[in-house]
Amino acid sequence: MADLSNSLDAFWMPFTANRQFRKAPRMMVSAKGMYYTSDDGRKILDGAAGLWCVNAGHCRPEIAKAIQREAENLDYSPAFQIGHPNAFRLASELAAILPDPLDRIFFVNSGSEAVETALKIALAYHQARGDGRRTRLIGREKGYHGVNFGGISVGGLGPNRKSFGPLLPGVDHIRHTYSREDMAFSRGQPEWGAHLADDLERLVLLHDASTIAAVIVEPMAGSAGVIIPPKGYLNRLREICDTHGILLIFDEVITGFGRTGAAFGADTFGVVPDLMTLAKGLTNGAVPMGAVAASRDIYDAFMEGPEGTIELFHGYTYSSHPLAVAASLATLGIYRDEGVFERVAELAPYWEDAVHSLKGLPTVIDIRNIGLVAGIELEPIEGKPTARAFGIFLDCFHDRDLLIRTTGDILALSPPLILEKTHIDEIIDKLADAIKAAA
Ligand code: PXG
Repeated sequence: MADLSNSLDAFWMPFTANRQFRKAPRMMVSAKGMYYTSDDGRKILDGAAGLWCVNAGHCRPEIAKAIQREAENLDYSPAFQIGHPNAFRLASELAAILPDPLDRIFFVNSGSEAVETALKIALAYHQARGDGRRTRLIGREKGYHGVNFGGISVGGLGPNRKSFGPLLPGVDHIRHTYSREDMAFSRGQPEWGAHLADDLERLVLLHDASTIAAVIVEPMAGSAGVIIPPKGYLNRLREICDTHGILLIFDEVITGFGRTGAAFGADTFGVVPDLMTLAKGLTNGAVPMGAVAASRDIYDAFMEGPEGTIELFHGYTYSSHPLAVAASLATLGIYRDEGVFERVAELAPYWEDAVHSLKGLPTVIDIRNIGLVAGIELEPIEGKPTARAFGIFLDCFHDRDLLIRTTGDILALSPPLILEKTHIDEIIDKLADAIKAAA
């Protein structure tokens, strides 16, 4: 066998241009607060909270100590038919900050698993109530719901779907809510577009409501390039679901834990779903973990039949893993003690002004923002879609010590929520220079 001990060849990297990466690797070796340190010793400002997850900033000692303590105390506890007290404590703490009536929590290990779990709960819920004809799942174009089969089936990003066969049967999609013509450079929620929710009525007519189990959407689409819901859109979606007995699932893997200016997107946008998926900021990214929050009604529908029977045949070996639970309890403590979500609301106007100051730079064709997130859309280089944004990503990383994310020709900003105004200025100054250099 070849000696690969000091080679970059063996690791097949996810969502990465592997061959390009090996030619000019980008390696992080440590992190603290708002900054990473790269293997060549540079301090790199984190404009992306890792991958939208390190909301409280990097390497928080409270979280590190909680994980270490639990690793020495309870490394693992079976997840089925056995519990550990902190898991119950965490579920209660989450229920206390989630909007009513979401107060029943199912633990998983990632956003993708949270999505699969929510879809399965939706199907099983209707069956438990004797309405088992409701098997259809509705997603939305441009939606991102992780990478497992349910998630890519309801997801609406072509490249994530096209190589993987026929996917789940009985899935359909409502149209996405983006229209540059009608909403470019909106600050916060666009005024235009509430009526796009009526597209769900089209699918109700087509399939009949009696066959539809659930609709899943991100309150704010993240991976598609930060698409903010038009004012009134989510309210309308909620109304249509209620009219037809369809469950509404919010995928809050990105929008959960402060990103949009309140604890959850449901709070920011004033619409409460029946099921909510969570991950990322749940543990500040420190240990993999996800969760599904269900309404009391949904949970109760399963609590029928003989008491000794398992009510839901679903779960993972590492559901409510003690180290993840410890990390999450410490993370929620920081959010609470430091008023992190309130801080987002306070900083959001400064952030909005800062990101919209990029308007007028060459190639910038739209800027979108809410809370502490922004999407900056660029004119693609002719014949080379994605190249302009990816070039800016590389320039920022290698030459400007700034980490951002890109999708298509959209630059996405989602810094840790603990940033200061000086960090905002630094991000925007560096990005402005990089955009000009790439024009
Ligand atoms: N739902 C949503 C809304 C997400 O954004 C997932 C599910 C899946 O989570 P896991 O933990 O299985 O990856 C996500 C993940 C990006 C980016 O830059 C977004 C995600 C992951 C990586 C990169 O857009 N979102």
